Amino acid sequence: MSNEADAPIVHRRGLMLVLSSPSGAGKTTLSRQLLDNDKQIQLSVSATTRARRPSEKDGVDYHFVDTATFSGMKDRSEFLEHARVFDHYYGTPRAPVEAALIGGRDVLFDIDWQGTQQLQEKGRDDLVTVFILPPSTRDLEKRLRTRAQDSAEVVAKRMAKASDEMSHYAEYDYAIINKDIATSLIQLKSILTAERLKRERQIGLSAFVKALREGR
Ligand SMILES: Nc1nc2c(ncn2[C@@H]2O[C@H](COP(=O)(O)OP(=O)(O)O)[C@@H](O)[C@H]2O)c(=O)[nH]1
Ligand SMILES: [Mg+2]
Repeated sequence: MSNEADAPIVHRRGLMLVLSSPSGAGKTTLSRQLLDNDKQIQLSVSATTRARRPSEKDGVDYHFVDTATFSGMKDRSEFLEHARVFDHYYGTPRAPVEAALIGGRDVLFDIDWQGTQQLQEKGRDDLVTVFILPPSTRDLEKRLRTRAQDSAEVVAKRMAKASDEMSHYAEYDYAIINKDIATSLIQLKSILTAERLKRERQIGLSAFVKALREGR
């Protein structure tokens, strides 16, 4: 009888988990909790030209860059996708994503529908997309107001944009109505667990089964 070390090992390819929602639906909170909860997934830290909010850390929440730096990155094709959202530019740096996926780690993207479409156009089979919806308009409005890190003008703009963003919900694989964060987190983790178990994501599975069938 052969020892355990001879058994083929089943690895998994990393997957790209995209979360989109209108501002204030709780997507950022949900992302943070998932990242704290699951060490196999890491955040794709986007570059943005918007100003840093007091609660944010450069290099952790975003890479805060000026327009010239952003343009340079774009010209050198350093972005996997990029878009203008509100009055600012946002982009996903390519290199950290590719390194993570190759290493079998999952990557979480907090990006808008434009970025999601760009990733979908690349036809990647490692893409899993989730749309987060607020439970009601009133709730959305309240969350945007109480956030209070942005000016009233910015809040009004975001409310107007929310309807726009939500019109793209049908382009996503999954939808979560975020009534409370704890429930939504469980739902999001369930999606991730199921997607990780997809047969085609498990490298070495055929060798593993072959060994089982041969009684090794
Ligand atoms: N396409 C794209 N969208 C991004 C990127 N980074 C952030 N976003 C989206 O830009 C929007 C505004 O984000 P942000 O300025 O942090 O404000 P928030 O609405 O309070 O989260 C959100 O919908 C984000 O998901 C990115 O790299 N690419
Ligand atoms: Mg956010």
